[in-house]
Amino acid sequence: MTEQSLLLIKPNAVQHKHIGHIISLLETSGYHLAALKLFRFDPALAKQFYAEHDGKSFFAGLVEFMTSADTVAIIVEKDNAIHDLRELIGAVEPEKRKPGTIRFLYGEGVTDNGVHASDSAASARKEIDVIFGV
Ligand code: 3AN
Repeated sequence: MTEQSLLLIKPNAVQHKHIGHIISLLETSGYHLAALKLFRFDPALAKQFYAEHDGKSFFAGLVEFMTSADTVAIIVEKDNAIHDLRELIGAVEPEKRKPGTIRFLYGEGVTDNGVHASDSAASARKEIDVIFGV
């Protein structure tokens, strides 16, 4: 089934000039890019996007990181986009990242991990609404 998911290219990957290669990886992996936006999170938007983590020990650091530089948000479409994009980005934990995943290539720490991808259909709908207002 064709699905939409949301990919974020996070501030560390934008600052290190990895936007182009990450988009190439998406295109060569069969994703259709349905919408794309470059913007900077303000604290309110970052808190809204990561609301499920509010109250956790890393929340303030996560908001600070996400507001530190520009982000690229991309709505991608393909069969099984949500599952397949999670596989393509790789794990949050640095020691679990498999070679070939985007986080293996461009993730640094746990927080500055290069990219985000929606983890469910409900998350994808909510996140696309938060970022694109649709
Ligand atoms: P994902 O981005 O793969 O969906 P989540 O939802 O578990 O991962 O976490 C959201 C974001 O919160 C992560 N991408 C990471 O930036 C940050 N994060 C998660 N766990 C930690 C942690 N233990 N320490 C610092 N930051 C974390």
